[in-house]
Amino acid sequence: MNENKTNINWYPGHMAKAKRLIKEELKNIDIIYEVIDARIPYSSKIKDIDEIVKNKLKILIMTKKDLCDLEETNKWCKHYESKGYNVLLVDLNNNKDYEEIIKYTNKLTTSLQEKRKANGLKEKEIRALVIGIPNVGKSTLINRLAGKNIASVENRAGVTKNLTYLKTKYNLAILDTPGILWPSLDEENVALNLAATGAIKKEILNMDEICLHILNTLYNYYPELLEEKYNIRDNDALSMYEIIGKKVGAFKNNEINYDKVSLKVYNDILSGVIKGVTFDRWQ
Ligand SMILES: Nc1nc2c(ncn2[C@@H]2O[C@H](COP(=O)(O)OP(=O)(O)OP(=O)(O)O)[C@@H](O)[C@H]2O)c(=O)[nH]1
Ligand SMILES: [Mg+2]
Repeated sequence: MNENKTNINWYPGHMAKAKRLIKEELKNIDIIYEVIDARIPYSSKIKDIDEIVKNKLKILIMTKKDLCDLEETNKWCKHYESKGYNVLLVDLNNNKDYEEIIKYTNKLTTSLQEKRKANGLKEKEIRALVIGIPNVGKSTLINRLAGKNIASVENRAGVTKNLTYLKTKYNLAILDTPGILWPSLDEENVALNLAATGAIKKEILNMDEICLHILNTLYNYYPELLEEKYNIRDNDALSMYEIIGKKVGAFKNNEINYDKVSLKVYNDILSGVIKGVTFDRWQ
């Protein structure tokens, strides 16, 4: 992943802007929705986030519940809860899960509203800010809460750019621009996990490396998935490529088209053809 570290410089402009946005807007915000990907509860977590958002009310929203390995991800939920986080594991395609977010928001802001009432003020409209790394579902969350397709939703990194509060049908307004932050890429496994789940622009990745990371993860922790999806039982890289290449008809001049195989595996994870996978292992 070393060559990618320099290319990650596509992001610092965004990141500096996001941090500035958060700092400037924080005084108007009542609650932060920190969004992370349930398949990578460690890798998608922004390390210095608590420094940036200080003592604000916060919900750690773990998205893509439908794609993760619940057993493994639940260990991370417990871990974050034990550290004092308010955690919600959600599938952003499921309407009920939005109700959970609203319920939790109301619960957490009750004392704030009670205080206002005690001071003779009326209830206020709660203002929320969504933050998180690329591709975790920030725009999906904002769009569905606001009930309109305003923020652009795309399954690739770094699509969101500008800023306004959107009304929702709840007593909640949500900043239309999420704070897009970047996790540290110091650990190689973190970088690979982020790449494998679509948080890094595909164009700058070494697809073979990502594909092997995915296949190895499946081999080590989800051998039944590897067998079911690709009919693979052992983890010799070449033979895995061959088996998948034959299965999907990826040939070039009568030889396996390795690029096509890598892309296929990457897309199978991205599109959820392969699901039930959590890349960050608890132990
Ligand atoms: N299966 C599943 N897909 C989801 C979920 N949440 C988001 N997605 C998908 O993940 C992809 C990225 O979602 P976005 O809402 O664009 O993510 P984002 O955080 O705004 O991404 P950037 O704008 O690139 O920073 C889209 O294809 C969404 O449909 C979820 O809970 N389950
Ligand atoms: Mg977005």
